[in-house]
Amino acid sequence: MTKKKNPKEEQLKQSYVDDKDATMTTNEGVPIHEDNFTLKAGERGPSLMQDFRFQEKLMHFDRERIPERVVHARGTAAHGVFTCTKNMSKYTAASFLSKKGKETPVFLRISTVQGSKGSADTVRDPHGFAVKFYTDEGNFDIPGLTHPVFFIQDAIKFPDIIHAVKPEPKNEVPQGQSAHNNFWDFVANNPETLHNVFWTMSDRAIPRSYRMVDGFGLHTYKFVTEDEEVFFVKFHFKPELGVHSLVWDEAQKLQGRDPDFHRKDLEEAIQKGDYPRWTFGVQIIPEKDEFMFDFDILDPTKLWPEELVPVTECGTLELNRTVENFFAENEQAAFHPGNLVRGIEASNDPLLQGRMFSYTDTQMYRLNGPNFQDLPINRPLVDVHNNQRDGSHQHRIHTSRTNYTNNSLTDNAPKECPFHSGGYKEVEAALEGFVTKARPEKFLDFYTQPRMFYNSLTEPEQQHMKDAIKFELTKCDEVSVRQQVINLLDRVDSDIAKEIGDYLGLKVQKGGNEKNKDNHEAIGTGDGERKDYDYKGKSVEKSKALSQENTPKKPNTLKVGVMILDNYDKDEVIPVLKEMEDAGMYLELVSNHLGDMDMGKKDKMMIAESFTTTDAVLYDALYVAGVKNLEPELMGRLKGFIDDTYTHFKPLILASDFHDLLEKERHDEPGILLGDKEGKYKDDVVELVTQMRFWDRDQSK
Ligand code: HDE
Repeated sequence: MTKKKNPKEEQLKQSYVDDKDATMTTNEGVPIHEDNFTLKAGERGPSLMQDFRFQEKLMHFDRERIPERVVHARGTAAHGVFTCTKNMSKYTAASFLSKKGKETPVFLRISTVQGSKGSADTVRDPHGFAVKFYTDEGNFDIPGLTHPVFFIQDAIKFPDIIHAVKPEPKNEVPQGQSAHNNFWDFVANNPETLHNVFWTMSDRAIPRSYRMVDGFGLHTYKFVTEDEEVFFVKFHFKPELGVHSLVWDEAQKLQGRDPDFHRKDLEEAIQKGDYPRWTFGVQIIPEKDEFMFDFDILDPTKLWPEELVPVTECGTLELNRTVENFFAENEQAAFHPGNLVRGIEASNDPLLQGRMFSYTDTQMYRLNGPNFQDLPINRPLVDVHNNQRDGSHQHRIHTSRTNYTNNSLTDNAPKECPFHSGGYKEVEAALEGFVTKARPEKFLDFYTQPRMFYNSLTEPEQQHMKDAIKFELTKCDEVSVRQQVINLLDRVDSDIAKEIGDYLGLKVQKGGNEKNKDNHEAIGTGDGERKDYDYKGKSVEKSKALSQENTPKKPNTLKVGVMILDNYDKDEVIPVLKEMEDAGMYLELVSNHLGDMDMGKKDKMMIAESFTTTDAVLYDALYVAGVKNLEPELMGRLKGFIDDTYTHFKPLILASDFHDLLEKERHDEPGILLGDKEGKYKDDVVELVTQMRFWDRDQSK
């Protein structure tokens, strides 16, 4: 099947510069005869000021860096296509959702919030999930997260939460982590953070792959139809491969073993043609039902349980092209929640309202003034016409004699366009109340939804979340911070608070955090007792979509480390490898040398790594296929791999001669597969690897 041309790809190609067969020139286009030495007075210098080529090269180099993003500095991106799978004209006038089968080019960037540009990929973080749709009505962005809720409710607190979570001002420590006093001090004194804190302490925040994360628009937006009917909506992207995570010890080890783990994982899958896919859907609430729920639908710390507001699927997003140049595409990409197309509007969510300002402002600084929308990655597919002019690095040569509206000299060109002819228009909306700084009452329920999230998790997921909080609080050496956090956790669930308190050697202090009474005006905290929020609207205690255990598990693209020497038993091993390969798994051969491995019948496979250059944490499963007479100094490493695979709850397959590498008492544990000479295994190999984790392993042995 020939791949359809992607118009954004065609547009970007016009900016490609290929140096193949080219003569080296200065930036003024003058051919250069020598690029290794400066021009000097005599062989031993000094250098001459007239060496304009040297000056140009160095001055350009001195300015190569632009400010990294103040948040979300570390990220990676890819191109792809969005396909509409359901006509949504009943809900929105947006043209990219108007016809089943309609395709729109997209660009997706996934990032971590806290770390700087050079930080490791596998840190614990509520990742960014930012999509740019190059629609036929202009660009539409959803700069969302892999979590459906945020830490704060009002945009004015954004600098505060970010200052608190970023490395501490005194010593710029820690990098890529929230495990420090300032962050948890902020949490304890700003209880609205709790819901996203629970998500961030859960497995969701340490994904196995960027291809295995949910994406959420998070905020409430508005859909508007041609008839100007309004619906409140939330956007969801659900990964075809399901949502899967690392375990914390593995994530930490990966930060050292391969700081670019996620970046490379995404690139590898796309290059192999295993295009990551998400289904896209919207939760829809008719305007008249705005107040039906026991939470405020404008509150960005609350999600809409899918049991109450189901997700209407209406599209798929596929990534099928890596970037050609990281700086030009990833670094220069400028997302903005205010990049909206006709039929989609911002709601009054106070966090979204603030974001409508901050993103253009930040690009003006980071990308050095206006005209950043003209950079190839940001340029819309449709023509751009208005009366904005000039500014640094203006690429267009506007030829119109007028640059203002209204005008008679060019008959008012460029012309405005009414809504029904395709113009973007905010529909009229009623206003109420007084100018005030007050917080809406339902925003003050900080505890019901974190409780719902926790109650929706499976037991292992709950334990991981509590262990993560214990880890983070251990890294907070201010006992007062630990104390305040457990006092706060008690508002959500006294068992969580007790377990963590016992670990920290602290008891919950009823009565709350005295120091900051003003911040604790929350419902149910005033008198120190937990009261349940008693709005009569709709709510649920548990929601199925919140546990990632309820998402699909697929064999394809899972990576199996195959430990193998030249003397392996072909009859036993080759059929097992074949089975895994047929299921779409990536097999990575690890041996005591590189080069090729003989796979019988004249087949060969490349050996990717040696025992000293790889690690078990890089694989979803380990297959000890043939390690007879492995050099003793490598045996220690192999045993380490087996240990890590076991303690990280991952599938472990031992070919018939190598059962002894695992202690006998562990042989019957879940996820352990022992081979026999005939290549027979008690469980199906592919099914076992697809399972990914075996939480009920008894780690005490
Ligand atoms: Fe952002 N955010 N943010 N944010 N955000 C930025 O813009 C900001 C918020 C999100 O891959 C910055 O270009 C404010 C929520 C993503 O390039 C900056 C507030 C959500 C990305 C900024 C928020 C996000 C950013 C920094 C509170 C999820 C990376 C660099 C009012 C719905 C996009 C930049 C990319 C980036 C401001 C809160 C998502 C400074 C003021 C909530 C995915 O403009």
